[in-house]
Amino acid sequence: MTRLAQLQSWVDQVAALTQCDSVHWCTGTEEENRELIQQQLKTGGLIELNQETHPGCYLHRSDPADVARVEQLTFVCTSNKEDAGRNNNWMEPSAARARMNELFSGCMQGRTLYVIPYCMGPIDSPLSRCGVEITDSPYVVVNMRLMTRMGNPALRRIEKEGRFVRGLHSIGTLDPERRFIMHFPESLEIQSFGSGYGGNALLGKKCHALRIASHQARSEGWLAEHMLILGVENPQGEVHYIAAAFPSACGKTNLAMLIPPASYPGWKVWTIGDDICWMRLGDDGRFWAINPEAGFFGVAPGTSQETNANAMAMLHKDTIFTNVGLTADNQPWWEGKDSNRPVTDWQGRPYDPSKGPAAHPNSRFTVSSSRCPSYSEKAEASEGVPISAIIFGGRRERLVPLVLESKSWGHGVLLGAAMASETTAAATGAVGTVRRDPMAMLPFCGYNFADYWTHWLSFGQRPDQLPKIFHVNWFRKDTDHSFMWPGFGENMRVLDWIIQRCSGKAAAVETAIGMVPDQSSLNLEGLGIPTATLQALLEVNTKDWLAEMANISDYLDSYGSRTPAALMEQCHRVTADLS
Ligand code: GTP
Ligand code: SPV
Ligand code: MN
Repeated sequence: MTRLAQLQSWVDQVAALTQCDSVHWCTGTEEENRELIQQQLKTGGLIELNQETHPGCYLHRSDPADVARVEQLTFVCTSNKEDAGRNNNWMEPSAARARMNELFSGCMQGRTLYVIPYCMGPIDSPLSRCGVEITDSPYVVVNMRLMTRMGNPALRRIEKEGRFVRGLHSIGTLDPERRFIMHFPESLEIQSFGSGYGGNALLGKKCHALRIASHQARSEGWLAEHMLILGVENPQGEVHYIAAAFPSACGKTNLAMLIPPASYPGWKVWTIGDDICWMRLGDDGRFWAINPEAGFFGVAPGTSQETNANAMAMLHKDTIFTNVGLTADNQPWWEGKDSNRPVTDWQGRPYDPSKGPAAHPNSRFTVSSSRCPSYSEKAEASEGVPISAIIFGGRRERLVPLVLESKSWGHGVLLGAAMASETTAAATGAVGTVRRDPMAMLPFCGYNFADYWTHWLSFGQRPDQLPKIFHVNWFRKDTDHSFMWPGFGENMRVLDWIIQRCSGKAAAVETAIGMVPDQSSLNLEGLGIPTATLQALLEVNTKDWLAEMANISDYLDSYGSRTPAALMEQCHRVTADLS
């Protein structure tokens, strides 16, 4: 129940449409959470893990045909098709509503309808935004409780503001043929049907905090980005904040929780967020950023003591695992975790390597940010943190150097717009194909990319205060197909160079595509990387880059007359400098 009439009447309307059995208003309390878990243990929606080694931890097995975001079934329904842009699937709003009404009609018979009021961002921050998700999935409720500030405090803010994003979700019958994720950014609405998985179902995350928020941010003059936020503290106690955009499953969580190697005594990396960043220009001309989320929905495979000890430290307690394998003593297990052996795979079958991995490649953990040893108290600051550098990056086996610095804000926007990356298991479809993924926002930008680039360029007014823009690539491979750069904690060396560049210290060499480190300016102490490998990692091959620039130019041009001329000019300048 709420005293906000428009919220109450929407809930009543949805209850009537879906013919749910009962309505439950989520309060977010411990007790409510315990009850929801108990109930799911009974229905099999959750499976208890070893409570001695993993107190408060549970496993969820999703439907085997519902394990990732579904980009081909995700739509942005603006009244004008051009406003959604060719980066989005589009459906005319009234046709989309009719389609969804049909699907939602009677879909909650025999089920409870949960009303989840949530706040994206610190509850008292002017940068935060609220929403209400209606769902018939108790799994969604317990995940939203970890991922957002959910329950009574959020409801109080919603009642005060009277403005919130309306998210309607039902798992339906999980039939992939009856699955749609619809966005109506003009009326702040989301309707998601037929999937219980992550980004399709936890509507505060990609649907609200990126697709709806990016649309809203454009009209209100801020940015909603697929970026981690971290703070690097040097031995003198100074902290520089960095926001970094990498596509799904390309290293945001890992970078956000980086532990500096032994050659960086006294240095510390603080985690603010691992997936989403909302930022706005402050009166001081700097970008101030918040993490709208309150938890991590992280990729399990590859997470280990060696690669991400901070993540491992938080996953022993109060964590929900989705689609991982199990050991004989009921502990969660995934490829790359440790030397334990799985006995059960993610589908609950006896583990048989010939049938594939024990954990699904997009298996995930959900855990509260407060469990992360490197979580920064600044993540709760209502004003956010000031950003010194923005990093774009992709998964590129070839061509793209380890690190590049842009020559100006406009050139930095080109580095972002020209991003490309190999596809991963985070979305259904082929894995490993290189595709353009501007600013890591291809699946998440709630409006036409051409307008989005114009919006990015519009911030270039006070370049003295703006963050510097960089591009990184941790994923170069040699002819043996092994990674050339050690990555993970060693990425600290690149962060160090970036911060030094921000304070005008480290040396760089100017190339046509951007500034690259002078070999002596990267700290490689204790790394033992061969000089030839380093040279290859920093090389700019003119012939290959001319081909890349031609491809980028065609791509940007494919957005038509809305593509900003200033962006095309940046592209032509780089091509001319290469020639
Ligand atoms: P989403 O949650 O899907 O947005 O993903 P993410 O960007 O947070 O990716 P994450 O940090 O979870 O990393 C995904 C995969 O990339 C994991 O299997 C990691 O082990 C691997 N990875 C992360 N950082 C590095 C790195 O520096 N080098 C290499 N080689 N692999 C990395
Ligand atoms: C991603 O795919 O970028 C994720 C996971 O962070 S999901 O919540 O499924 O979008
Ligand atoms: Mn993500």
